[in-house]
Amino acid sequence: MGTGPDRGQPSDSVEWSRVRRYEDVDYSRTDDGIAKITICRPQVHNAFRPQTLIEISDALTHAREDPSIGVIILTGEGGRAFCSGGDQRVRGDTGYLTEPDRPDAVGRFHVTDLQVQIRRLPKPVVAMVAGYAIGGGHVLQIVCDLTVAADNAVLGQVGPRVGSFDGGFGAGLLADIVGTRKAKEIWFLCRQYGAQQALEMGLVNTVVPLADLERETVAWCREMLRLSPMALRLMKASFHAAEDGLAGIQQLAHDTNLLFYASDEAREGRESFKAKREPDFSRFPRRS
Ligand code: S0N
Repeated sequence: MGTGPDRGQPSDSVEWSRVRRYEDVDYSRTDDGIAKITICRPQVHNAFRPQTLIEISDALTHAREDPSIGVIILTGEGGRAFCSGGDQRVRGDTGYLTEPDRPDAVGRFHVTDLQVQIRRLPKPVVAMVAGYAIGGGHVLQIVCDLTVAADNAVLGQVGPRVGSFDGGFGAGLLADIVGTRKAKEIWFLCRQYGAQQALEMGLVNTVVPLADLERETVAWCREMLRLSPMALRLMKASFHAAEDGLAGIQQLAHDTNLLFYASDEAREGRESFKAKREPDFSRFPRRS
């Protein structure tokens, strides 16, 4: 069993300007194109309720559509937790509830859509993990592309202990990362793993002192900002083409369409249609 994260705050060495303050979430950015989406519910170790997930989704959509944003960080407020998963206080018998006080309220798993959104988002998403990443919070760090963890990080699944489970990315992607044996151990024993153990399993990319977490995460993001955005996009889609089945292949295929649209060959198809003439593809090579 890992030990609980120490108290502390990640250092605030980077200049952020706020894009939007939601009820549960802060959305900020740097001048050079890094978005930071922070779950701000430290009183419950940043557990998410439906509202939290709706707000993260909105901020992710904004960051996706903003061409000046190249990389997105997902994190939790304070140094004690990234996210402790679904808020057990609004968990009903039909899922998580937006209006828990209404007797006829029907719930669902908003996090399902958010996990897919992160996987499909054509920009790298980096989890910046201090303290607990537990349950659905741990699955969130799994679906991010990279994870920079503080030395106080504590990771694990709790489903079978609290009467739930995530057999989607929470099982399959975890098994891809750490191997099926280890993934079964994580789910079947519900242990907590410290940062160093997580690094040895390949669950996180690097471990840094808590005080350096933000600076180091931003340094990783800036390395990616210097690279070709389209190459990064296609690499992300390529990894997921294998992992996500037809949905992953679809993303990669449509991404290549983006490039094809800019070719003379594709333009000929469009322009001939608009001019109401037969297309002439004869000048385009049938490449070997
Ligand atoms: C994180 C833990 C281990 C930290 O323990 P520690 O340090 O002893 O702190 P606590 O005193 O326990 O916590 C401090 C305060 O925070 C509250 N709190 C913590 N976590 C939650 C939470 N998840 N929901 C609501 N409140 C939480 C504590 O109650 C405490 O508040 P006070 O002081 O007021 O009592 C430890 O806290 C812990 O084990 N937490 C619970 C972890 C948990 O149960 N997470 C939920 C697991 N389930 C999911 O994440 C759902 C996943 C999901 O949505 C899903 C999606 C698709 C398919 C399936 C699923 C599925 O259902 O799994």
